[in-house]
Amino acid sequence: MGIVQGKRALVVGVANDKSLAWQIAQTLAKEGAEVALTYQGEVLEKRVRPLAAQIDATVIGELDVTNDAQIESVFAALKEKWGGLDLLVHAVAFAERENLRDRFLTVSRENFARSMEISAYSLVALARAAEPLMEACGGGSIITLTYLGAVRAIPNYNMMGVAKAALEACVRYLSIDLGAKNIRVNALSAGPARTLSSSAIRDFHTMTHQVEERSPLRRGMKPEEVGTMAAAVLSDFSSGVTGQTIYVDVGFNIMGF
Ligand code: NAD
Ligand code: IMJ
Repeated sequence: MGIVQGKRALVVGVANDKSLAWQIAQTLAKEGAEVALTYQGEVLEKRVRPLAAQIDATVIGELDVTNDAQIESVFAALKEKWGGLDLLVHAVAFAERENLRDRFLTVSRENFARSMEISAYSLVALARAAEPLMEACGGGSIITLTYLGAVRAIPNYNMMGVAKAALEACVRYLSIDLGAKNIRVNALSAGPARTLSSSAIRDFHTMTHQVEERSPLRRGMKPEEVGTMAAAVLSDFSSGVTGQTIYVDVGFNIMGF
């Protein structure tokens, strides 16, 4: 018996085998859940399909989170397939490259809005679409992924830091609305991990080296540790936990020096 045995999970944000969403999807499958994946556009579909096959997951459809029609059709397909939904994983973020490099104050109105839409509003849109399906199974659990740059000023994280601050606030307000339906909403704040989203970052190596040197556990975070914590927070073992930002960062965030 796995810790999420028989639960039905939608995982949004798998791009390749390095994605944190893929770590989560694999752990959920191993722990007994049925998993559905989405993909952002045709290019990523080619990467997601073979991964889905590895864990017997269903590729439920294309999902660009800025596209309301795609959100609607993915949840319609889930309703058709399962009649309900227990778990939702949101692992989506975007800022223009220049807004993770140049001075923060140069961000345009348009880029600011787009980054907030994709990285924060999308959780609200997906939670709203999931609500009736989760209500049909007597409740559910939703997680999103965030980063320390939401609450501390981390060089270059810039626009994403602002979007993650909004995302963490969305988690708190969604948890009030959905708590009445026994749906929990939490964020996992992960340490630096090598993925498509971090590969282009200057000084990434220095960043991970600092974590290895200074964190209480004196090592870097293993990507699998995001998968296992996600399964724990999605499972009924955490039935008393909602609205939280939980750090999966080998303790780095507690350090004052
Ligand atoms: P990743 O590049 O594998 O995943 C990012 C995902 O966002 C991709 O699957 C991409 O398709 C998706 N995405 C972007 N715009 C989208 C849109 N408009 N519609 C649908 N999907 C869209 O990188 P990752 O590091 O696994 O990122 C997953 C999450 O983890 C992000 O929220 C990121 O901020 C967060 N996170 C990453 C790290 C890290 O160091 N890698 C640390 C903490 C938190
Ligand atoms: C991203 C930028 C700057 C510093 C950073 C990061 N540090 C870490 C990240 C220290 C760990 C990775 N991270 C936590 C993210 O949330 C990344 C989000 C992201 C990355 C890209 C790169 C490519 C692109 N747009 C992006 N949008 C969001 O074009």
